[in-house]
Amino acid sequence: AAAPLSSDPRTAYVHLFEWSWSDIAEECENFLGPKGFSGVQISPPSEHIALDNWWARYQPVSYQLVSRSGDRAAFADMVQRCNAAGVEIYADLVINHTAAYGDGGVGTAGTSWSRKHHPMYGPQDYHDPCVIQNYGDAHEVRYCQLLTLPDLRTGSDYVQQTIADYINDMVGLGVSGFRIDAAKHMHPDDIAGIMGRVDGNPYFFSEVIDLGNEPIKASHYLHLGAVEEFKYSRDISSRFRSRDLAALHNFGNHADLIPGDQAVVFVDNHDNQRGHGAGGETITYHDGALYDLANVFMLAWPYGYPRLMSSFAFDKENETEMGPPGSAVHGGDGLNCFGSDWVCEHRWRPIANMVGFRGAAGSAPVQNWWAGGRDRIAFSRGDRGFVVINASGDELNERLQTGMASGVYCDVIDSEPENGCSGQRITVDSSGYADFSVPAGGAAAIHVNALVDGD
Ligand code: LM2
Ligand code: CA
Repeated sequence: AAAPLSSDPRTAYVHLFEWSWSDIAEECENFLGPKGFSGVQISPPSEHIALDNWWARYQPVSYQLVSRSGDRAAFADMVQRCNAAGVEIYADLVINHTAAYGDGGVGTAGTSWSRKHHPMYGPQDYHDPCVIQNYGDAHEVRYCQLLTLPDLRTGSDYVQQTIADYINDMVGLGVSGFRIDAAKHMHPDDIAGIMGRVDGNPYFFSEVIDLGNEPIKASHYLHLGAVEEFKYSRDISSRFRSRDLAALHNFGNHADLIPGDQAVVFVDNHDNQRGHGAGGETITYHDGALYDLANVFMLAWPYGYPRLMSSFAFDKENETEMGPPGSAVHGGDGLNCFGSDWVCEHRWRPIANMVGFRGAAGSAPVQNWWAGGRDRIAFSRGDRGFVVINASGDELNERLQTGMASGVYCDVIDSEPENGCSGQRITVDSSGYADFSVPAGGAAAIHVNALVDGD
């Protein structure tokens, strides 16, 4: 099992959805490393079908590292530069299936393909054709085709070794971890068989969409490493949408959620932000300030390994299949997050600076919980940090016990602590109290690494 997160230096990571390898390298050096992010989830790096839609990345044509995001040399350069900046790379592994769309074509590295004909596989390497219809039948979910995608015989030695070779190629280039796409659609024993052939000890996290109503459970995959906790995404969205923050006081501490030290948590992901996978009431960047608040809470709260979403803009009604902007994030003199169709939620100040809060808080427990009605909360992380979240429609003015040592702290929601703290400062007195004025729909946060003036 994975080591407890509390003893882990990992803070939070970001899914730079559809970013190019060269842009990710630059972001690691200029932003993610300095801001204390511990990793990046990248889009699937293998050769995929040649189609502009984002989901082309989930239809592998070969295991060559040549994709819309860049070629092998650019991939290797990214991994090396991110590692040097202290930022781990987690690759998205699409190994349950191979390409289907259009029944054949030429992939992004020039490979000709057709159904069940991949350079490494022939018809004998696939399960018999049936298409998943009933998610109540665990056997069907694992041995039939997901969305008609040819389903690999992941129980076979040959398929397991072929997938492990692909993983080991990336481990050799310095990749630290892997998201296991569609893990629900593979038997845990098959995944264990693949992992047994992998070099080193990478960080694996399985995507198992478990909202409690199917026979296959997230808990069936915990012996393989971490698992994405979709109930967290559902619950945090519903609490913030209904402005019921007071009910968050025990968040994550439910028997039906996976243990926090093995949970990957997120407000939204690339699927549910656009109604794919388990979509619905998910809060996304389209919700503006409410999205900031949900992420501030996630980053302040000691449960799970948070993954931030970094999107490209799309219209919720008509553009849910659309691929990334034609132009890279790079815009002339550096990365141009805001003057483009790249949304860069991970750079929104409240979200970005709460990664530093999480690093400062470490394993300190939640203390000094305060709720002023349903829609206003505050809590400390021991004596390491204190956060106030105001989801009400009125300004909050309160004198609160912070649990922190006296001093003048920078409010990292309002200001950059690295640049002299030009925004709001919070003075904690010798009894730990401080006065907070927090705008409607806003937050305030202080922590020990953002001390302007100690006593
Ligand atoms: C995942 N997790 O289990 C990914 O997170 C999710 O993004 C993937 O679906 C899925 N599994 C398969 O890897 C996406 C997208 C689908 C898309 C597939 C394959 O959400 O809509 O399906 O990728 O590219 C598309 C078409 C679908 C078609 C299928 C096969 O939307 O209509 O099915 O391709 O050609 C007939
Ligand atoms: Ca399968």
